[in-house]
Amino acid sequence: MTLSELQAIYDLPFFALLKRAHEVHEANFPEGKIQLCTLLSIKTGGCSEDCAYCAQSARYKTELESHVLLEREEVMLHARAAKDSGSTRFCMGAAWRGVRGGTERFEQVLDIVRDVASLNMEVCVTLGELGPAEAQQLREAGVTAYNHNLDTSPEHYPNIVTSHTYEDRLRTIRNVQDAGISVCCGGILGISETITDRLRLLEVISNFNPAPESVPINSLMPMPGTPLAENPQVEPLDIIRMIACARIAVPTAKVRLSAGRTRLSDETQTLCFYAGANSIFYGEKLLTTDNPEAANDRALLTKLGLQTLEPDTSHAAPLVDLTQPASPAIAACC
Ligand code: SAM
Ligand code: DTB
Ligand code: SF4
Repeated sequence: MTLSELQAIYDLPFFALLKRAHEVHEANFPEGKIQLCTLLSIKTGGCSEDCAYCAQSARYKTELESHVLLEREEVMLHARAAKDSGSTRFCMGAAWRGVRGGTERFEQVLDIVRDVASLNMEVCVTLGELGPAEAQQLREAGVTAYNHNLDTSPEHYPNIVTSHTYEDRLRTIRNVQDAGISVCCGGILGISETITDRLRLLEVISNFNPAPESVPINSLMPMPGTPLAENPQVEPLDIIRMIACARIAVPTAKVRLSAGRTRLSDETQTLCFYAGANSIFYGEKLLTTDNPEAANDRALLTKLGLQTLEPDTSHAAPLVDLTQPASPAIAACC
């Protein structure tokens, strides 16, 4: 989609936007189920990067306690508990700039991935920058999806991160796609961006080939000590609009209503589900920040008559549109 197409969609009257997004949602996800995913931070804090929203950056004096890479047994305890609670996807995050093959820590991550993959859940990891060989090794170990957000527009990105570039992010995404791993790529609202930045992000993501398997939409959880600690809360109606635009822009992707749900009412979340969100992170913690209580989420889904998704054990590789060039092509969007 182009920016002007997205702008026209964004500018629709609220109910017209909601109606259109819901129609797209019903056409692509006729069962209307919600996927529950559980996150675990397997290596916390002390990150070399300077992402202005992130408490895990070593550049800022935050209240976060750092932790070395967890042992595989400990990760498995969390993964089994996640499966027992109804999550069908286990997502592991590490606060690193990236990983390199042949290092002890990468070998440890591969062992962890093999263990979790044996539980027959979707296995997602987010480890920062990857080369083609690392992506291939992760795929062989059992990773089904890789989360690597572009977060905002290429124009606003350098105001938020200076230690790596948008092109670096695109290169990793390309490597993940080439290895046949599904891409989970989205953004974060509330980082001093404009509406155009939000739509530019969707423009870039909507032109991926293969399309991303999922698009997480995070709202800033302001972290004391980070440069964005005092940023105002995103307007709930703006979050719903963004979810609706993401649903229309990337119709086949799961749209994940991600960080920031503790600050959203049940009614706002309900409208997000109507607008096309079909996944949430489930459990009292995201990576380092708070998430709604699992019991509250279950109660809300029950009240709405929304069913949760069963495990998908096919782990199909992403579908490429062979009539279009593969993308992202590095620097094509910037
Ligand atoms: N280090 C990895 C990377 O940079 O890709 C993964 C971890 S990072 C926590 C994954 C995503 O979480 C970020 O891209 C951002 O969208 C989101 N995130 C991080 N801190 C956040 C915060 N304080 N509030 C909301 N979302 C946040
Ligand atoms: C994503 O876009 N959101 C999740 C997942 N991908 C890894 C992470 C949200 C993290 C929020 C901040 C924290 O808990 O540290
Ligand atoms: Fe590091 Fe990722 Fe946080 Fe950036 S978002 S500081 S890369 S953990």
